[in-house]
Amino acid sequence: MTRMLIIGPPGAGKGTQAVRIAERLGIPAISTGDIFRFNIKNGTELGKEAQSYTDAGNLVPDSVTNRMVRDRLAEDDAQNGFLLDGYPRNAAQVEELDAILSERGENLDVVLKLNAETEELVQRLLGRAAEQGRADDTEDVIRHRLDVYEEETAVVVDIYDARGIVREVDGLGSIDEVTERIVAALG
Ligand code: B4P
Repeated sequence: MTRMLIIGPPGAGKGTQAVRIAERLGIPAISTGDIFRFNIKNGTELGKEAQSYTDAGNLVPDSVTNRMVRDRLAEDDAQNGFLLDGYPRNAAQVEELDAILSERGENLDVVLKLNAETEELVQRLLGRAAEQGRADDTEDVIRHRLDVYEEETAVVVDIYDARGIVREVDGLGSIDEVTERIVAALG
């Protein structure tokens, strides 16, 4: 059983790699960004609560995000391991995940940190904007999301680093190359 999360700046390849790695390990990939986008598309209450934040590239309030993750992790398919993508994204969310796992008598096994340089990240996300037109993939919002990562999310890596469970992987190169690097790092 593997309980892990993937972390890195916007565009580092989290969502892309999470799906591939989760499939190999036979565990669900749980992406908070995807859950928000699904709810926004379907006009649910959760979507209405989240949309102004995601469109602006800001973090959705912890009260909303934490409740959503708690509910998702309670589902049957998440009882035998999971790969979280995009959560936790600040220190308060780390505390919530710690609480959820400690109630289950579980620990996080590994935190995978994907690295890439800022200009590569911006180019990837602008590429996705051209293909998919995601509301938060305009250049201004992309740069703001990168700032939010540095200001709020980078500390999450420090917290897990102090616990000795972070494995860093170079996110540059082709999608297949990065997947193979991750598989080797998980070895
Ligand atoms: P996310 O959906 O997590 O958005 P992201 O950081 O841009 O990552 P994503 O997974 O989409 O992109 P990836 O790097 O895989 O979050 C969106 C928003 O939701 C946040 O801004 C926030 O508002 C909200 N949110 C989410 N979680 C939250 C939380 N915990 N708390 C509060 N708010 C939260 O890929 C990017 C692009 O790069 C893709 O087009 C991909 O094809 C390409 N790519 C990937 N790997 C590549 C490679 N090796 N080479 C070339 N291109 C590559």
